[in-house]
Amino acid sequence: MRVAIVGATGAVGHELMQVLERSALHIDELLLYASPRSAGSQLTFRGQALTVQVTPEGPIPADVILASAGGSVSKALAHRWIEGGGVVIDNSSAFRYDAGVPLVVPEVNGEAALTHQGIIANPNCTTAIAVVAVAPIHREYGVRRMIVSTYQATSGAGQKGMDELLEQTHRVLHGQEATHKEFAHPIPFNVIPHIDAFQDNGYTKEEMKVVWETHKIIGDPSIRVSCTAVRIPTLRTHSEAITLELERPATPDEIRALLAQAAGVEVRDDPEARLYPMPLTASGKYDVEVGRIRESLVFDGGIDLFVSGDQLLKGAALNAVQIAEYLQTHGALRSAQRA
Ligand code: A2P
Ligand code: 11C
Repeated sequence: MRVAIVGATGAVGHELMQVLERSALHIDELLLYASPRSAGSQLTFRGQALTVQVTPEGPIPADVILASAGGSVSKALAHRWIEGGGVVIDNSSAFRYDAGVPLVVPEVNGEAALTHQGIIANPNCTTAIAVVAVAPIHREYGVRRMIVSTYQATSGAGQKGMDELLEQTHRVLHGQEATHKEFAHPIPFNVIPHIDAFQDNGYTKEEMKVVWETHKIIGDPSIRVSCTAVRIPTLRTHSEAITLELERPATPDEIRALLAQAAGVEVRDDPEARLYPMPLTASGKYDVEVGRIRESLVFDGGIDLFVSGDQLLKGAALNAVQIAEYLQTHGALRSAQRA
């Protein structure tokens, strides 16, 4: 199978290469694309130096095209790339809400990927991390309302976001004033309740993505979802405090037992031993850490929990590769190879 990465030189592109190295996918050839700025540079995959090429404006000769070069690039070119017969797994928000485009987290709705018409959307990282923990609870107990408060790392803004955190922290530590470009305000020693553009209803687009995408992935628009999305000065891994009102009451022990069996989840929940989810422990992990599982003091029989998931992995690169693996396992790659 031939695989292409569009945006290979970016933060998610880097993780895609690492995840592909460890993946069970049988890859005969890997094609790397980025902007003209990095064309000609070399990246190593499985010990081999590969040359980065300019992203084509026409068909890409690959069975799977993993796109992570931003929404405007995908929107303009994804339909052209698949004229060669491949399938695009797109990390941007360009197609997520289109009726014919499945939005997939394999542990939750993998089967939706099989209905694709050439483009499959990878969810927003915050949503992907949340639904890995929430979907099994919904299946068993029925989630009626879901209130999410996020603690999002600078990696959500790509390599430039992480660079800004490091460079600006260095400035502050050397007595200089911090500036900002990728974020609405200086990020060192700050928290910023503003990710993406404000909408007419006062929520940001990042917050509304959690609402829209939770509905589409879990397949139940009746769940009432509200989110406050906040950027914090960490390098990678998003954390989220989640409160759930349930149709059927659940105890924390029942939720712990349920999540211990759930795919993609690591229950890390022993407060006495200071074990709970944190970016420090969740970074680099494939599983989403879930802990601080406790009875809600607001919703009878409801649950409060805390999750930390690597935004660049489950929130982006890993989920995309898992979609490709799901397609391959279910023999759905061949059907993508249209004439
Ligand atoms: P480049 O490194 O050449 O700029 P990140 O999300 O970490 O900022 O990474 C964005 C990725 O998308 C990079 O690989 C970047 O390539 C790539 N990219 C940005 N703009 C374009 C474009 N117009 N066409 C193709 N690739 C692009
Ligand atoms: C952030 N979640 O942390 C955003 C980045 O919809 O794919 C990912 C945006 C998206 O800034």
